Amino acid sequence: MSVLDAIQEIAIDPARLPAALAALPTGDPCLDPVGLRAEAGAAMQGVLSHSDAITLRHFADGQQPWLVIRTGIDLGSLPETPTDFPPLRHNAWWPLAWATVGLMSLAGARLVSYQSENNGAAFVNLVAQSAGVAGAGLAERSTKSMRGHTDGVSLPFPTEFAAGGEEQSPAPDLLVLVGLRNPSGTMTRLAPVSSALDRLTDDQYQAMQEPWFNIAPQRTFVNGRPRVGAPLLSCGEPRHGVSMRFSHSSVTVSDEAPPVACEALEAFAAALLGLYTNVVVGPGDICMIHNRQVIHGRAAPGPGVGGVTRWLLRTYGWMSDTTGSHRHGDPAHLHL
Ligand SMILES: O=C(O)CCC(=O)C(=O)O
Ligand SMILES: [Fe+2]
Repeated sequence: MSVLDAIQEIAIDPARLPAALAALPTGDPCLDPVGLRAEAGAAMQGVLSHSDAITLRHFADGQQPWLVIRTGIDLGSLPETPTDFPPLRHNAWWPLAWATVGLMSLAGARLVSYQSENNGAAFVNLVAQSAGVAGAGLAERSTKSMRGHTDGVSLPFPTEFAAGGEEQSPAPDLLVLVGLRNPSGTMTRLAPVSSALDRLTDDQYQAMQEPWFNIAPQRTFVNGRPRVGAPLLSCGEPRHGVSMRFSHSSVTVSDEAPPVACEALEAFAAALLGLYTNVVVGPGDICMIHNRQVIHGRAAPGPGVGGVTRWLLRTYGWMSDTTGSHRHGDPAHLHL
C-alpha cells in the first residue's frame, strides 16, 4: 500500500465523545502529562471505533506517515488568541490537550519537551507573535509561510543518543499539531520523506547517510548547538526504514563534502516541492506526524495578531523505546 492510499484521517463519532470527556483528567495538562497518560488513553479508547483503532495502530507501527483526528471537541469558551509561545493557564484548551495526550498514549507515544525550548512547556502556542514580545524579526516570521523541515533538526537520532556522548536528547519522534482556531484555513503542508528519497539516485541516497552536512539549530532552542559533519539520513532507527532530519533553511553541505552531497540535497529539496499534501488543522483537530518520516511546512497565516487569529498548540512525542537525558526531580516529560 502506498502512503497516498492509506487512510490519513479519522473523525470521532460525536455520540462517543461525552463519556470520554467525562473520563479525561481535568487539571493543567502541562503539569504531569506523562503520569496521567494511561488515564487519558483509557478515556480516549472509548471514542475509537474498531476501524479507527486499526488506523491508529497502523500509524503507531509506522505504516502511515501522519494521521489527522477530527475530535469535534467544543472550544466555545476559548479566550483571545495569545501572542506568544508560553501556554495560557486557561482550561478552555485543556480537554483537547488531554485528548491529545490520550491518543498519543494509544499510539504508543509519551509527551516530551526540551528544557532549552520554551522552558520545557509541554504544550506551546503556534500563533502570530507580537513585535513587542518577540522582536520585529520573529514577529514577522510568525505570520509567514514556513518551508519544509523536521522539528528539532539539529538534535540526535535516537541511535546517536544511545551511542553516547550527546549533550541533548533525541529529536522528537512525533510532532503533534492541535487546532484551536484556524479562521482562514491556513494549510499545514506534509510530504513523505520516503517518496522524496525515491527520486534520488543510489549515489545521492548513499550521500545522505554520510557525515557531509552541517545543521544549524532550530531558532526556538536557546543556546542550541550546530551539528557539524553529520548525516541527514539514518536507516537504522527503530520502526521505520528511513529517518531524516532536514530543513531548507538550516542544512548546508560541509566544505569537505564531495559534489554528490550537494546534488543529493538539491535533488531532495526539489523532489519535495511536488509531494506536499495540504492539511488544514482546524478547531478540535489533532494532527500526529512522524517527525523524521515527514517534512512539514505551512502556508502563510497572514497578517493579524491576537483576537481570533490562527492558534495551534504544538507538542512532541517519543515512542516508547526512545530515551533521553532526564534530570532527577524534573517532571517526567521534561528532558535536556
Ligand atoms: O504552523 C504550522 O502549521 C506549523 C508550524 C511549524 O512547523 C513550526 O512552528 O515549526
Ligand atoms: Fe515545525
